[in-house]
Amino acid sequence: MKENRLTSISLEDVLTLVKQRDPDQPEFLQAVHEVMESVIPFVLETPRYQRKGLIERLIEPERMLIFRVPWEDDEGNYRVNRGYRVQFSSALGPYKGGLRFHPSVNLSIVKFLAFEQIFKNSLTGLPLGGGKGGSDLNPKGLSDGEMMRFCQSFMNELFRNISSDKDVPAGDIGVGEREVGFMFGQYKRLTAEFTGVLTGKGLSYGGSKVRMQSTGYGLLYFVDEMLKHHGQSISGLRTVISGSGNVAQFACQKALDLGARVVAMSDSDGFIYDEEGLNEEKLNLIIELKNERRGRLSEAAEELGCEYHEGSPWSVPCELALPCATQNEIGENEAKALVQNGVVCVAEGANMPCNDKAIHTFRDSGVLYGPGKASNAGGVAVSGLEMSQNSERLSWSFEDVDEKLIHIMKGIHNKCVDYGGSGKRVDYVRGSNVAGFIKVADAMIAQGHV
Ligand code: NDP
Ligand code: 2IT
Repeated sequence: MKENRLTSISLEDVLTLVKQRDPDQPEFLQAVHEVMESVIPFVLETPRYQRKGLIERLIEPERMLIFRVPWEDDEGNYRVNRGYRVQFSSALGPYKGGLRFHPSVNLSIVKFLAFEQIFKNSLTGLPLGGGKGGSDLNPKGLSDGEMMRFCQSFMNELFRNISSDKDVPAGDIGVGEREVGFMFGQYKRLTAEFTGVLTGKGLSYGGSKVRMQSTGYGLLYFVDEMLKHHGQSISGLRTVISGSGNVAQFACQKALDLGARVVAMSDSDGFIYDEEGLNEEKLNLIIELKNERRGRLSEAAEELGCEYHEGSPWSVPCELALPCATQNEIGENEAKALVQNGVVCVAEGANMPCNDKAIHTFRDSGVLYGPGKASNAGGVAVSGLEMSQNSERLSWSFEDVDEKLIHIMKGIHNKCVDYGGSGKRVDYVRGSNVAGFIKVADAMIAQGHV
């Protein structure tokens, strides 16, 4: 390798190039590794993709924005956070991806999320490029007023770089309907235009039905396809879900609808355990606790009639594991414990919740493993449908959007089977990475050296 150029196409050379450029970005390196482990062997078999600096261009974002976000808290203190937006690839459409507000946010995390988003968005079949952003803000304990001032300040800088045809942000960890509303309001004020510049909006001002439920529902539609394809069923499966935020809540709701027994859910402090399995009433209490009271699961365990334990939930025996919290929450030890306890299927609601060793543990043990870029694509897919509705200034019914979501998740499953389906079990890692890559690569070749 010389001067940021690959002299051969090999996994080792690609990773060396990434490490040389950005030695301090472990999550980004991990995401590139995971994608390229499948893509490089495919490229080596397919001469069309070996030229045009395709791989070099694919691992370098088109644009990265880092900016100061000054705001004032309720005590009158001046506070300063850092804002990010990585516009990774516009090969397929406007940059599209969420905003994350969490103290752990840094450039490595935003780049890994934006990189994953390119292939996820490609898999949806919709015309969406890949991007991601956020801030190192800790939203815990902020009042509505503080959050509004923060969001307004964040948008005062970001608005110059986004628009409904350029870059369309949405929510992610720490960014839900409240935050999207504050950012949308400020964008509208700054530009004097009412456009679909953000998705995940409230239903009264251009949001799409099913967007709130879409990542969790889509995850379960995908799991349903995975299990059916391998002659199994979700009904009665003992299920553990990590997280209790947007994705986890609606994953739980759809899992219950499909007859699963959800025995545990978590937040960043600990997990609730319910041997009988949660029901709709208990889930509604959790949703109210998290979305209205913004409380901790530990506070509600008694009210829920559940046990509460500190730490992560992966020691709880289950057949279906749905990590819906954050990256790298399942390492080798957690994966081994899940396998020992008889897990049948692991599907990611979160982005990159399983590290490399965990993924290899699942694949070596014959566990069905659904990588996030396939299994959690329902959220961005309905965001794409929100953009369509905003463009035609119409609002589709819940049933229409839900049907389209089911169709998209089935389509993603079919693509995984097409490119990862020759063995006894579908290799969803290879299937999703290769299928996602092909569409992006073809568009990049067609658009020339940009
Ligand atoms: P929320 O902020 O609504 O919920 C996040 C949940 O994960 C909370 O229960 C939170 O606990 C927990 N969590 C966050 N960070 C950690 C951590 N470091 N360790 C343990 N638990 C943690 O976010 P979402 O539900 O929207 O997002 C969850 C995951 O799903 C993320 O990986 C996100 O990237 C991914 N995703 C989200 C989509 C969406 O549409 N929202 C779409 C596709 C993927 P606590 O309350 O204690 O902080
Ligand atoms: O990770 C994701 O796909 C999201 N946070 C949703 C992105 C979006 O634009 O809806």
